[in-house]
Amino acid sequence: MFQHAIVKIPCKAMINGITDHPELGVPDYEKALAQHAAYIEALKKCGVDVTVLPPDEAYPDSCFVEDPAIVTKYCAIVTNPGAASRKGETAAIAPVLEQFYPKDKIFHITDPGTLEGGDVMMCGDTFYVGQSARTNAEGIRQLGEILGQFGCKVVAVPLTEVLHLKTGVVYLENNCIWMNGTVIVPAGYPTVQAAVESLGYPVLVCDTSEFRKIDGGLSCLSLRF
Ligand code: CIR
Repeated sequence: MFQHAIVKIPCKAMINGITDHPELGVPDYEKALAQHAAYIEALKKCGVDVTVLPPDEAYPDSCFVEDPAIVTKYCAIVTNPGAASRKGETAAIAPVLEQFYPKDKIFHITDPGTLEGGDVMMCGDTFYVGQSARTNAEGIRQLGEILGQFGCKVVAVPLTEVLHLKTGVVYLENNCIWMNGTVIVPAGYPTVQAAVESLGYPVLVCDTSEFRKIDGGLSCLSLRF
């Protein structure tokens, strides 16, 4: 069961967030704020306490808190984002992790290793990690060394088609939009929603249209642990 979630309010500069889909248009900031507020409510409905961090104008993509950290039941890991404009996001997330984890259970991915949390899919004690434009082999090696201490296995997954591993795949038991038995599904994907419902999961729907414009989805918007 997850007890906690961490989110960060989108900053105005999100309209300049990194995107591979400029054809979707520029995010509407007010709409993004409303969608983010609804997302927080959906998380709360799933029974977790939500730590809401203030917006940080220095980092356009900083609302995607999933990328600068990895949170597990054993430890937390401050990542080293591969995107130059996102590297500094780790400084703000590290002290927040200290509220939840003892210092000796907080680890760091360091240069030349790069890794973004969006590439890390936790399935029980096995962590599938996308080797992507953002996460390199050395980052995955460091993660394997950290998680290996706790008996966890790290499996690299070469990626070419999508930004992050979890852009393409979600694991419904212990990961992503699975929240304590409920599955939060993005609005506008009726086939996915029907498939998840047919598996017997209660579903909550959240509109993420403004975050999609900067390549972000539901899971990127929170850390869940
Ligand atoms: C980026 O390119 O870094 C952001 N615009 C989107 C990050 C999405 N995060 C994720 O999939 N975990």
